[in-house]
Amino acid sequence: MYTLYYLPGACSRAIHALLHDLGCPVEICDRTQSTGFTDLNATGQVPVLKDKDLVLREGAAIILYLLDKHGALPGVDDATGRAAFLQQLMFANATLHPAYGRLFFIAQAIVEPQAQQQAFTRAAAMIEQLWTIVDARLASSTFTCGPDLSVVDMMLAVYAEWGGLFPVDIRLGSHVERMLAQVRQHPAFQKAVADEEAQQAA
Ligand SMILES: N[C@@H](CCC(=O)N[C@@H](CS)C(=O)NCC(=O)O)C(=O)O
Repeated sequence: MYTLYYLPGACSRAIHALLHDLGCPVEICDRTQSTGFTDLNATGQVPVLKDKDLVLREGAAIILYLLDKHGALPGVDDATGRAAFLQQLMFANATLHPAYGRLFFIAQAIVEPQAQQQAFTRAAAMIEQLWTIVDARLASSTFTCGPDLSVVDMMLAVYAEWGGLFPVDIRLGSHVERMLAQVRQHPAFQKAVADEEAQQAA
């Protein structure tokens, strides 16, 4: 049994869905209800995964650990294939996720309305530019890592929702929209959303 510390709708959701995809039992713990959470992660951020005595932080590291442990790491006998997967994973985790992070920062750090809206608009334009890269890839590939839905697509589906939290208009592209619709229909993703919502409602 794994324990996953999460916030509703946060990047932890993709790991939650991955655990369902891998058929792993998981207990989810809302970070805000967990006393002493900073003892687990000094940054105070989710995701944190507990696997018996092992405490893992950083989303990409957790994903690679789970894929490796459950024999699902793409390109295990093919360094080029693995590098291609890692590139997509890191693009999501280390490029697109922080680009959305600017929106959260602006909302907190800039109080003057006009300056805040200008900053939101600039940040949204940079995010949109990143989605054009994803959209171009998806013009010739069903999913970001090839013909099969992967955790990277689920990460992108989580981030795409964040734009709606701010007064910005971020165009995702038709191929991205098509991919996201498939992720939203994916049973493991749907179960992660439902489990988080059920816990929040309890
Ligand atoms: N580099 C970290 C970033 C994690 C991160 O940004 N987590 C966000 C949720 S998506 C968070 O916990 N935000 C709440 C906070 O910072 O207090 C990772 O990839 O795990």
